[in-house]
Amino acid sequence: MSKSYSLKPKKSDRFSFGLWTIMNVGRDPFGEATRPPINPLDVIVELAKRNVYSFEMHAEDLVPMGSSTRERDRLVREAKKRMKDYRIKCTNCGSNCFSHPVFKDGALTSNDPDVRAFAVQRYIYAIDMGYELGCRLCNLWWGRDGLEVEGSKDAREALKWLRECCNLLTEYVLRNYPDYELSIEAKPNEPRGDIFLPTTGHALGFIATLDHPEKWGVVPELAHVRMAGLNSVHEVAQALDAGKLSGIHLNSQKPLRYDQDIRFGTEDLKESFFVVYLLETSDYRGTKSFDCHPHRTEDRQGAWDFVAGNMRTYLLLKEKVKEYQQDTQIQRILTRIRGAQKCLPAPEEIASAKFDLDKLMASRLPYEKLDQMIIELLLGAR
Ligand code: GLO
Ligand code: MG
Repeated sequence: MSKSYSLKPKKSDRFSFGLWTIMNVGRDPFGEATRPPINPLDVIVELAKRNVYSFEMHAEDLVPMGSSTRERDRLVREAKKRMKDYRIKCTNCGSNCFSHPVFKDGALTSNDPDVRAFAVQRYIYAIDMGYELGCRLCNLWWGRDGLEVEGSKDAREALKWLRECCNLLTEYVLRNYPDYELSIEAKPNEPRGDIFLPTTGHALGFIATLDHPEKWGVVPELAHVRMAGLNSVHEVAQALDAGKLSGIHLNSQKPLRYDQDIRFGTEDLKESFFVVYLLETSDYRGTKSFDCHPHRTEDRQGAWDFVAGNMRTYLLLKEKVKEYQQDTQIQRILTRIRGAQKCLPAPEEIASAKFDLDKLMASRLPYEKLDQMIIELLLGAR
């Protein structure tokens, strides 16, 4: 069956992986590393060899904090060389403003203005590095910007700080690299008890209050949505509707749990399918980036099986999208249940209209049939 499917990743699929996903050594809050570390430069090469289009990174993944300028320049040079030799791009360079203890109570929303300024400096450092690597996006995931103790930060003040910092970064970008863009990746919690702007919807509302909203987009992550018990398809749809989908982090997650970051499609096949449907049928042209990590039971080879598995699942779901669109029975049901696609009349006309409620109530919505067809399509039974 899979023979007729085209499951070999191509550059044109625009797949991407965070360097940090492969560099993950299997450490968790209860256990030490289970895999040996891997050099980011080797990750770049190995991803490229697997036809991955691009990588995402934190500046600190390549250049550890505290490195000399000379060392930084050397590493950037080495990365550029590999990117050219092996044909792979960098499509997001953010900053890790969550690991270092200086950020223990937040980066852009630390109560200490010097820590906030230091975090802005780190993002500027990342933007400069990204630009040098040919990247045009700085995605901000402010994992430490939140709290456990309500009252330890004034939530309205924290939003003002975030706004101030985002505006400073925009100013920097507009002055130095006008074609650079910025984005926000929302997450409800972990590592903080609560993180500010917990969902993509919150982020979109916040972006509208910035000095230059047009410079900002969002990067929804499927697992983050499901951690909040929400619907990842709807979150991606809202970002698309707003014209603000700068990127996407694909992965999987059992709802309402700790951040599992597991391989795309493994826990939520139907939702994953509809996310692929959205990406493949919209005008989205960004990367399809996997932000998850291999199970800590895997060794280094297992990490590459994980890379292959993520892309293969996406490509399989993409094939399923085609089948869904070509399935005449499914399409017939969809046409029937979605009704006539017409706009509503003027409010005055609506106000005086007569509705036949009996007729409206009588319409049959064969969702049982539709859902079963979708399940069977996904299970290969159609
Ligand atoms: C963690 C986030 C994190 C971000 C990354 C982006 O939960 O998903 O991995 O995606 O820092 O730069
Ligand atoms: Mg992410």
